[in-house]
Amino acid sequence: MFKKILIANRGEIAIRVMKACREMGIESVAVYSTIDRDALHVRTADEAICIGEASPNESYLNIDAIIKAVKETGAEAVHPGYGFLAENYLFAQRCEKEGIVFIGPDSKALKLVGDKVASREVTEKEGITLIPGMKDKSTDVNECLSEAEKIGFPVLLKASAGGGGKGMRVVNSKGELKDAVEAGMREAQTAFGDPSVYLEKYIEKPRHVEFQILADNHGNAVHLFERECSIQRRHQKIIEESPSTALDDDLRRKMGETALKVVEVSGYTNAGTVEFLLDENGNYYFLEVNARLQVEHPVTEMVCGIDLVHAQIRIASGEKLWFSQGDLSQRGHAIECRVYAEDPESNFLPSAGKILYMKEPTGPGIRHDCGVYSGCVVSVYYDPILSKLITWALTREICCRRMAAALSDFPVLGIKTDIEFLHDVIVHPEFLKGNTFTNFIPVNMPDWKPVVDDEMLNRSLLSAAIYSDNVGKRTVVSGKSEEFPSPWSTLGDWEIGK
Ligand code: MV4
Repeated sequence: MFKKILIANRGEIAIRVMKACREMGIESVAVYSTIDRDALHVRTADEAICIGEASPNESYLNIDAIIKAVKETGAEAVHPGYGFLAENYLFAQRCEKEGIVFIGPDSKALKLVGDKVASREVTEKEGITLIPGMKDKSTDVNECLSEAEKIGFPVLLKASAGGGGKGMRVVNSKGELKDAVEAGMREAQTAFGDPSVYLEKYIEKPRHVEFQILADNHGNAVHLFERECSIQRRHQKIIEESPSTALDDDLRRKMGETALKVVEVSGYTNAGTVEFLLDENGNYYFLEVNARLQVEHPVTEMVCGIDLVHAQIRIASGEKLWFSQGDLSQRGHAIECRVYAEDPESNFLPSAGKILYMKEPTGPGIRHDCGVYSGCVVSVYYDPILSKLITWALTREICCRRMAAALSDFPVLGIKTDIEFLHDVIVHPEFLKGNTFTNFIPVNMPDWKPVVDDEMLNRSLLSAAIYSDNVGKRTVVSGKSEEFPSPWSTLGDWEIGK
């Protein structure tokens, strides 16, 4: 087993990995940019090393600086977390060349699953179902027309250089296609410098269902069932859960087998995720492999009772998988809410600044994977995720209640967060019914506004009024003239946020 691991990341995921290291008796090394000097991941690590300026290209994305830090600290392995260099095969390749263990798949598998065209080809050859669509991208309107007729309307026009849903448009009939393709190509050229597009069968009201897998370097692989990630805002996941309300045992078994087949044909090892779109009739289509530990991995951990970071580290160190598919089952239900420093009242604009006060929810079945603390500064340089709140309970209903209660017991002052918004999604009747589709937010929460709690507002105004009326005035206490006391010194045992 490794003695020392460098974590090439920041925020909650760096801390999550450090906790696993500590539990396993492995020393952890944090890397940080100049603006992250006081960040929580630096304080949590056994050792920390500055790797450059705030801009990600000069620090967390700087391969040379990270390799140098590994050598200087004598770490044997690197955990990349998610984002930054996690899926960069050149980084994995560099580690391989330098004799450093990259905790993830090897660079060859990483390169294959990162190339969408190549991975579609490999998987389709094995009989894995993809969304019916064009084999190749195109810039020819007539070719698009004949392909669309073969696929059948409605079709979805995607920019071939786009990702994360950028540049997609639905085309309902032949008559609309020419204008749509021309507009789509112009948009793709402007946005990505590449006008080529392709067409797919449009899946209406799909769900995003993904399977967690673990594969060792000895040919053994298991899946740890599914996560449902359909609640998204502009292609950004915000709430995930496991099990999915859309699967029965039969579909779950079939999708799990497909996921394992994808892993096998890609030569993929370590932890990974196989993504599917699931339609309303229970047809599922392979989308892609995410070659990393995912943000939403905790819901799988809670339901399966497996620590995925421990597993990643043990697999990377060469261990054989120590359990088989038959040993795994789903117990209870878990939900994760992503806490972002974003202002839901201003179009979810990032909200930077100092966290003046924060109280983390705690209690039975509550887990908080957190990257910040009261008093720390949230900068504008990185992804605005602050933490993840995860609840577990035996049933989905109790799990939702637990999540709603935990979100209500989670004051964060100084910056704006999406906590209230998340709460209102969780208590929405459609969410409680399990009607979680990818269009949930636009359909069910179109013009969300926070509920103003009149009693809380009145109390705050009253306190402020009493205080401001007395500022600078003097009063007589025990015959002596004194400055009017501030509520901070007279209220006694109290807490902000209660
Ligand atoms: C689709 C689709 C419907 N039909 N493809 C969006 C991002 C990309 N990863 C795939 N996406 C979609 N592709 C076809 N043929 C609907 C979506 C989609 C979506 C997918 C997963 C999660 C959230 C989504 C939100 C809107 C659209």
